[in-house]
Amino acid sequence: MFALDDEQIALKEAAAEASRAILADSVRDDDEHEVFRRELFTSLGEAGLCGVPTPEEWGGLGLGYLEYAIVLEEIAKVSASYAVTVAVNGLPQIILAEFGTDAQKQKWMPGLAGGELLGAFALSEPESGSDAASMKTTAVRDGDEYILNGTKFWITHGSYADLYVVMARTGGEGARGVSAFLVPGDTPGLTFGKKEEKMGLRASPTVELIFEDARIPASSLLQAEGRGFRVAMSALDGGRITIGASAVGLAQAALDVSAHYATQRRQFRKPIVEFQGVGFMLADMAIDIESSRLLVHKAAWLRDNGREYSDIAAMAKCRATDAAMKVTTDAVQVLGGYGYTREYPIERYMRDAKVMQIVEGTNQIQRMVISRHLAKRYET
Ligand code: COS
Repeated sequence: MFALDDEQIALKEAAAEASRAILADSVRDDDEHEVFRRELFTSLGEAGLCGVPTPEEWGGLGLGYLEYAIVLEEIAKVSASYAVTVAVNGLPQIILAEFGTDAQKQKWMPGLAGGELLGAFALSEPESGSDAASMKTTAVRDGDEYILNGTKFWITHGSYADLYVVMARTGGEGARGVSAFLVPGDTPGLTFGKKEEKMGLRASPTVELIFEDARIPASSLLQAEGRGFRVAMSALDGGRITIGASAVGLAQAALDVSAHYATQRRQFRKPIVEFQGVGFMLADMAIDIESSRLLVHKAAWLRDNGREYSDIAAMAKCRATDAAMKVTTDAVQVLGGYGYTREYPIERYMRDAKVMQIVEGTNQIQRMVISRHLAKRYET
């Protein structure tokens, strides 16, 4: 866990090379014009990067979350938007692997893992964000179908996805009234509302989903009615590792650019890295990144080894994304006026970092998860 083995190093290098080759050329323009390119996601799939932890029999690489974290870090170094695309496309795969029937797996997983199909996750609603169990979208059974009505908000690559895992209410109030469904993107009655205009992750579209009497076969239900909240929460536990890993990549990219700059930029007749004010800032950035990476890898290792990891995943997401925000902000400072301009990618890193503290559960929610675990551990 503390040092990568030869295979993990080879995977890291291959992921870095593929990410640069596929994403680097368009990253700046696509950020500026808010463009998502489905073909780039497909290419990431062809490079084997879209189903890292998915079992080989279902089309993935059959590796662990540690390898998944390694890959996402490398994608995020080039484009945080596409790291999030890959991470979100991973959520339906996590869910299907753990909770799907063989028929459901067969239908969706090879396509999602190979990048031919794009998967999304629909939990949040206009009035139900952190308090996910208060959702209002309904799914009413009608013969051998369910009828969906409601609105889902902040859906990553909404309108582009082929499959949405949608949480909807089949029962009474609260978490136990929620069920999870596999909803194809071309379902009649599913339309797409506004696309958000965002500060960061601008190459990753965020779109509203509107369900108006959208009918899906009853076989689209995951597990039993009332199990949907657990399905969503356990997927988010894994998802939090992936966002943590993406944040580490973003922060590492910011350190790479700013530390190099500090060795080249001369003021007062010496490189600015030789001023303690700058050198210590870079040192703190490196400390933040190394400690975040360790925590992300620990959460991944725990998951890979079948241990309880929910609280550590929350810590890893919280630590790594708070670190990414601080590191990218300080990286702008190291570059001074240049850092604030679009001549360097640093200002994009800073904009991309901000949303990492919000997605997959705000960092306040992560602290709530951690404090609940602490309360349970110490109550006796
Ligand atoms: N894994 C499996 N099951 C879980 C779980 C987890 N990590 N966390 C909670 N559950 C289960 C509980 O065991 C409980 O089940 P029972 O009703 O059978 O006992 C049920 O889910 C409800 O749990 P809880 O009472 O803790 O739910 P709360 O409404 O208090 O909400 C939080 C818990 C705050 C953790 C949850 O709402 C949350 O994560 N919110 C943030 C949502 C989010 O991340 N949104 C991002 C959108 S996706 S980008």
